[in-house]
Amino acid sequence: MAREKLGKGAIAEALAGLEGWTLATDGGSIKRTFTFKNFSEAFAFMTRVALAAEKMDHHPEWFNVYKTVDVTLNTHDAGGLTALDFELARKMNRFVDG
Ligand code: H2B
Repeated sequence: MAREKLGKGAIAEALAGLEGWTLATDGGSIKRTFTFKNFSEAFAFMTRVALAAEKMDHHPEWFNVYKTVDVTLNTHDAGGLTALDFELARKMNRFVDG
């Protein structure tokens, strides 16, 4: 199931193919900082992510200042990382990489 908490091995495997993301020190979430050309581009990214997140019923924790968006992903329902976090992270990467 997509909302089942992943173990350390599965997390390491999923992270290996995920450009820019790091595991938080407590192992319970993944993080990436996205930097854009300006606020408009940052907000356009956030809009695209918001629509995808709604469809998935899986939502980011994020912090935006001007052209930077700091993202943290985890699944609070599961108390850690699940396949959904990695799915959303891959979508975010696709939005910035084209
Ligand atoms: N998003 C994230 N990131 N983690 C969750 O555990 C989660 C969510 N749970 N979005 C969903 C919504 C849940 O609260 C609702 C009730 O489906």
